[in-house]
Amino acid sequence: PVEVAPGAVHVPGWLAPDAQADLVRRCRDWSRGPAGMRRHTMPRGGVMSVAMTSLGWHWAPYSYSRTLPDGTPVRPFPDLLGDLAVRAVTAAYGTPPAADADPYDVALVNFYDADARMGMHQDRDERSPAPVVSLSLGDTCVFRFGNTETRTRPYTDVELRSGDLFVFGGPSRMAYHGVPRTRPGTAPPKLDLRGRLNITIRARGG
Ligand code: MD3
Ligand code: FE
Repeated sequence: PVEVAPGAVHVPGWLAPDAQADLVRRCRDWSRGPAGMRRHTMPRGGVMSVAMTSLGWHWAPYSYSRTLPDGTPVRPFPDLLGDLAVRAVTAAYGTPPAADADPYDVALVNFYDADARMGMHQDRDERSPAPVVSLSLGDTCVFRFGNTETRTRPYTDVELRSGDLFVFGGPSRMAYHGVPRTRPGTAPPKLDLRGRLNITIRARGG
């Protein structure tokens, strides 16, 4: 594991190829239907270039709810991702989450086509201080990890590749971050994935 900043730990190649392929298949299932992939419209009218699927709780800028705006139920949070998050935190920090920590109960699956980007932002919609677990699949991206004060410099650019784990806890939980670009065509051929998937696993809390 590589500590990029206090509480921000990168574990390159954490997911074996078979585990990556299994997660890609599951993401395809979760992406279908009315509770599946959608591009959100921001409050000022812009449409996000990243498409998202929510599991457990539906995220839309800037809040969580139990249903989609049209009343469609959110897909349940899969036990598989709860188990994976606990294993991920343990791999990154060397110790499992505290017994009384908020349970992981939300996952956001982000899909990036060749043109998708995510601007610098903080994740402030959870009420829990639990670390956020991020799993990357498919195309490599440039991930920009900033500071807690401003959406500008200083920041560090890190390449995230298929199978990489990143955990963001402690003082890094409120850092600004974004994805300025992906590297189209870099996904492992066996995944048969054009683009990038990122799964974040979170505790909503409260
Ligand atoms: C640092 N996703 O879903 S993952 C997001 O690659 C998001 O799709 C990006 O930012 C992606 O909100 C970045 C890395 C990440 C995720 C959550 C964080 C970094 C974080 C929360 C707090 C601090
Ligand atoms: Fe984020």
